[in-house]
Amino acid sequence: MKVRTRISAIIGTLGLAGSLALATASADESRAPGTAAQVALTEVARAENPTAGAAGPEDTVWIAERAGTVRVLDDDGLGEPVLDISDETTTDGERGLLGITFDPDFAHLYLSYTDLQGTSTIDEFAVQDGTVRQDTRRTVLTQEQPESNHNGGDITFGPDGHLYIAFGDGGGGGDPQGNGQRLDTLLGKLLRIDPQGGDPYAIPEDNPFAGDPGAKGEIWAYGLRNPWRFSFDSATGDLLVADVGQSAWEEIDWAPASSPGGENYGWSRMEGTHPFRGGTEPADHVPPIHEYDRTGLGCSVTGGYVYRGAAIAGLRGQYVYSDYCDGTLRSLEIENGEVTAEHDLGVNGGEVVSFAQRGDGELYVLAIGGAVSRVDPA
Ligand SMILES: [Ca+2]
Repeated sequence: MKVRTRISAIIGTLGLAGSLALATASADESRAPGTAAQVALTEVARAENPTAGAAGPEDTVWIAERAGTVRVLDDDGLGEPVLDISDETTTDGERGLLGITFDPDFAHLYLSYTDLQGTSTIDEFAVQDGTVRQDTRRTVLTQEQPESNHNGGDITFGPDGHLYIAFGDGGGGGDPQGNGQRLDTLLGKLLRIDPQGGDPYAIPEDNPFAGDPGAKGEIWAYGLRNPWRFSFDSATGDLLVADVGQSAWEEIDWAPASSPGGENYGWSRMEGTHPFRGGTEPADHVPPIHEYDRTGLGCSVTGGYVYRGAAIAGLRGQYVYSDYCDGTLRSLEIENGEVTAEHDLGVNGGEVVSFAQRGDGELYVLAIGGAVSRVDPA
């Protein structure tokens, strides 16, 4: 069986220059129904193996670099590192600095990384007048990782003001510990915590398994394999999770803003809409709204954002995503949790490892080879 995971995807191309194919298209940003928006990629900076980006104060974008540095992108380009934890993380396997986010008031910055033992770690720094106060650093949450792959590690605040954390199933291939369906582990989950509500954090009382002695109260949703990138629609609050497949199906999961949580996204009894290795579909399985197989160029879905910027009218409201191996930017039109149209946006971001959404809604594409590109109207 062909088993391709992010470990081969990331490691296999480290050191290669990111290829960035710019599409040429008409300058008309209006869009006829059923056709793709006209977009172009503009390389605005080069980083050292960027893995994640977060909207910062005053329309800056804070870029996390895999080896452990954080740099700020503004109109003048990418600055020198403002944080450096490179002596506290490694880049073996799929490890490194993997996630970054601010809380809604830009009062705190959070980093998600694997430590020297490979343990997933979420640290918090207070931010004052746009400056990170390193003396305020504290560890919010840790999770031991049995393998070096499937760490997940994406972090972001939801519209409810709580911190969401995505962890993979612990790795190893095929979910050997069955973590996806187990509720007594944080592995294979999307978590929801209140980092300011307790020491080191509080579990929101309305979490779906809060108070359940047989389950971890931090769990918001489960049945995930390696939810490498997830986001909330900044206009509707709907949740979109891109879950990397094992060997056959890449998927995008969705939940409405009104969801009380507790969704079972199926792994490892299901891969996409398909039973995995003889698994039976859980009765409460929430199938993906979109899946694609590996017969094309794709091998590892990279989740993005619902575009809510002003620059590209024809792209508004569409979920933009890509694939690490394919690099093509694609979009989905989604109505009430159903995909009504899918588009090839006709541009390629290279080894797309992540997206970042600026405060005003404009999108950036991060390629592990270094390219930081803005999605512009063509
Ligand atoms: Ca699934």
